[in-house]
Amino acid sequence: MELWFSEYQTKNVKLSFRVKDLVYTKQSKYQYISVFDTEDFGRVLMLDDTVMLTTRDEFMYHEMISHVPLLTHQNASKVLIIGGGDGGTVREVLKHPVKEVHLVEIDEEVVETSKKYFPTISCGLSDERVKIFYEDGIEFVKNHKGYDIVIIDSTDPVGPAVGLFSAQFYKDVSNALSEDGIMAAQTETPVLFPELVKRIYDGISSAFTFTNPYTAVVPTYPGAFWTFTMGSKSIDPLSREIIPETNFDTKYYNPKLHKAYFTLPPFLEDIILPVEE
Ligand code: AG3
Repeated sequence: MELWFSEYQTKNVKLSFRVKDLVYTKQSKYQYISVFDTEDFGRVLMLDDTVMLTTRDEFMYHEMISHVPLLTHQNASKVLIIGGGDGGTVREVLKHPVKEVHLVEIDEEVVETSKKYFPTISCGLSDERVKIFYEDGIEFVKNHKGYDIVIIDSTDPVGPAVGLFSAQFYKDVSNALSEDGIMAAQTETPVLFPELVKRIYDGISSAFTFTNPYTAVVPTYPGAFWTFTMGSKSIDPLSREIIPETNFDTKYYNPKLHKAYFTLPPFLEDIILPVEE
């Protein structure tokens, strides 16, 4: 007998994994959590049948959402991560000499699941620099300020995460950042959802002086080609000198490509920066 888990990426496209071992399932207060082992992508974490990560390709996403803003900033001490209860982003952020990391995850069960079943991803969550808040990120950013970096490691804009993509939320994030602070958000795929990517871009650019999308390949996410967007009140990432080496190991992020990540393929430029007539 074969057991398969699938994500419907659209009504008509699904990504399916044959399950080698079913590890864990649970309906939490917020979502259906599933963990299973596969032959080709290692262990997979899904929330509401949507791929959050696989141990095979998670580094591509977690390195890019972390190192691009942190190495643009170059002097971050206080970091806020919204979502990201699996701990993958925390693990990468802790490779930098930061003093304080606040993780705001609405669902404690995600953190517990990751601690138990994803030790290589959750390893940073017990670091003494990390403080976890089981709260709604939308409210949290209204009441906490002074961050050098804010990373939005959210699920897709459905259900409770919808508000994490609104223009008002990005304004609140901007206010939660110090003057030279930087936001980096996961901003979905232009391959399958161009209108969504455009709407998110417009929301971010209404809240920041500098809005800089960048991209990475994430094979198990819809479209396999993912965008992130950096926002800042005062920092133009393209005018920064980037040191061509990191003093930690990376598998996807390459400082020699740092600025090139912001150079977009023309089809994506056409989506977010339509020529005005
Ligand atoms: N990031 C989830 C990105 C959205 C994936 N979307 C999808 N599979 N439809 C959060 C998990 C990684 N920390």
